[in-house]
Amino acid sequence: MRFVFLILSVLIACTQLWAQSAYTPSPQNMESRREFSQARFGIFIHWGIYSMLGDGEWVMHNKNINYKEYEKLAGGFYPSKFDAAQWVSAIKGSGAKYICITSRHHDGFSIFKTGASPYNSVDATPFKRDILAEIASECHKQGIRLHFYYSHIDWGREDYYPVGRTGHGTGRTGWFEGKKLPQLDSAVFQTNWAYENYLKFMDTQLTELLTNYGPVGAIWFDGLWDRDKQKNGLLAQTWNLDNQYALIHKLQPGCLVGNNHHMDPFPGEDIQIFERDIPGQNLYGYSEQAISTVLPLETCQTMNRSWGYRVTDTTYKTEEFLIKYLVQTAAKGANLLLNIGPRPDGTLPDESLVRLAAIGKWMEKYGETIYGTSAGVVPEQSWGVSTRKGNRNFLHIFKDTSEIFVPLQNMEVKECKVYADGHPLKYRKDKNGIRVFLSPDMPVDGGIRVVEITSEAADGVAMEKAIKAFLERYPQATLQDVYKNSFQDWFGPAHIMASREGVVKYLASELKQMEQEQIGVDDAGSAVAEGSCNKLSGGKYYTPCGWRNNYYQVSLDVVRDGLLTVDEFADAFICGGGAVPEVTDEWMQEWELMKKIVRRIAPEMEGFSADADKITALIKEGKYVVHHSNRYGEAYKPHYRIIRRDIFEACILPRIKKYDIL
Ligand code: FHN
Repeated sequence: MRFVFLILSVLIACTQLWAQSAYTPSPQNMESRREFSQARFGIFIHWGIYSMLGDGEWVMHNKNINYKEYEKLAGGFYPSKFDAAQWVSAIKGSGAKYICITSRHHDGFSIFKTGASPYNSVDATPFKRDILAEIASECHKQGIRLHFYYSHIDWGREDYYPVGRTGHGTGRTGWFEGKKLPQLDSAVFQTNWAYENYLKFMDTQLTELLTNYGPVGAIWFDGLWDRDKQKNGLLAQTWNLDNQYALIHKLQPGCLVGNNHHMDPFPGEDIQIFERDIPGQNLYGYSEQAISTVLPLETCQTMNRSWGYRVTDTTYKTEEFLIKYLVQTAAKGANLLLNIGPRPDGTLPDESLVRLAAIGKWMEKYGETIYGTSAGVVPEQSWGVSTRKGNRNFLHIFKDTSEIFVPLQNMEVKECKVYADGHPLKYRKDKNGIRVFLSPDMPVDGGIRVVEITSEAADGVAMEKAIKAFLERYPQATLQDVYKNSFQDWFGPAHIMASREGVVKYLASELKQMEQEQIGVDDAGSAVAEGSCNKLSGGKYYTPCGWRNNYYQVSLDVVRDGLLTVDEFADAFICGGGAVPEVTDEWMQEWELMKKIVRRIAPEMEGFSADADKITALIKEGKYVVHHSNRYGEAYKPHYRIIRRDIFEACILPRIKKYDIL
């Protein structure tokens, strides 16, 4: 038994490692991730022939409708009022930046022309129109991104067999092409010739979706949980995820892959999805997964209680609730994907249109406090939530109160004002933060009052502390040391680390520690510069080539696997950590801030300005690359690294490629 378990664990590990090593997000993909994060708001559409029954998209399963009978609905599907231009402009009017529409839901009906099955809106309905083509062309025309939802489940195909947890009453027989298929009777899913056929069917459809509709922003998978008898690696194999993801990235490298499997992201996924929960919540038991610190996040939510059109569901959330929900989601650094279930006649429900317009009106005025923002530095308070953009903090106040306390410790406040009209607000500073006095005539929109506080960039506080502590510990440190300490992943003082001997010694002790699975920084002797990065981050090991959450094994593996020799590793180490060539505005702001802090707290550092400006020039010239990377817990995020471009390309890029650690 133990042996079987061991084999299973090794298989799982291998699958994961293989998948990780095989996937390196392309530059286009990284750019799509960035755009996606900036968007913050999208509209979800669940539409199919189920809308005719007015009982939600699960009606086939819920009412145990035999697929042969269900299919006949298609013969009556004629959404005479469908007008893609109207849909897209109403959605655009809400301020949403992308649309995610169901191309095929669990019932198996495709609302696009597919050669993989006649069961689609062109070949099986009197409507005879490719709905996705019309939506795609409008999206491209009106300049809004398009994402496709794609169901892994199919309740109407005999080759979706063995059946999973759902759709047992939809009439699938277990017979395919004249042969009886095996049942799912073991813990490890066995594929069969029929299921292989189903996998091919999905590949054909995905190829069509990524070939016939122009640029696709994302493929949004759903339904993996139907067969969740196996976990992680084996589950990925069962669903052929590695190949599916690779196919998508091959056809459109910029297309993001998301999967609503309610688990930690699998290798090859580009966004993390939460269903009906803002990251951090778990109201329905769907969100036990850890929140990714690497991937962009998205929460999907319904406007009433249904995804697909349900004629009796009038339990619409109020406009105010939805606006606040969008703000709360942004305050957690996530996008909101808000759902609409169109009617069978092709119109969007009036209740949805009213809500789209209300959100749009609010976004017109306050969009700047949502689009392109990051999670607030101030965590959720009894008065509301906050978002931030550089050194601008946007406080969204939900509570009816005359003053609020904002725990922005040691922050140098430059300005505190009403966001809408710039009217200055009084505030008082104390040691734990700032007390802001709200004026009674402040505008209230969507039940929210918005205050803007411009402060010295939030990370400045942590940075200042770090620089001070570093200088206390290493009074002889040079500017380069400070610079590296702040921006180069805490590699330690250059005056120790720049010597090859020091690095090799350090590296040896690191490897020893890793093998012993201990941190024990003292072990590393005089070469150990700074051990706090791991303690702060809660990470387990140092990774001398740059660490990041969940990838701490990389630095050990990189030598173990012979990807870099100890010597090459030492070279890379002397020169800096892993990096991705991207000098962001945010990084530039932080760099300017660091220079300012050093000038203030260590004016004795001679030649600082000259050096700092030289480094800036080299970065601008592209001789160095900078990467916005790790987060130091809540206190210090984001974090940046810098490295010479030639060294990055020679030493680090192969590692990134191998380990998928962008
Ligand atoms: O079963 C689906 C459901 O119909 C709907 O599509 C939602 C959207 O997140 N996802 C599944 C449930 O997890």
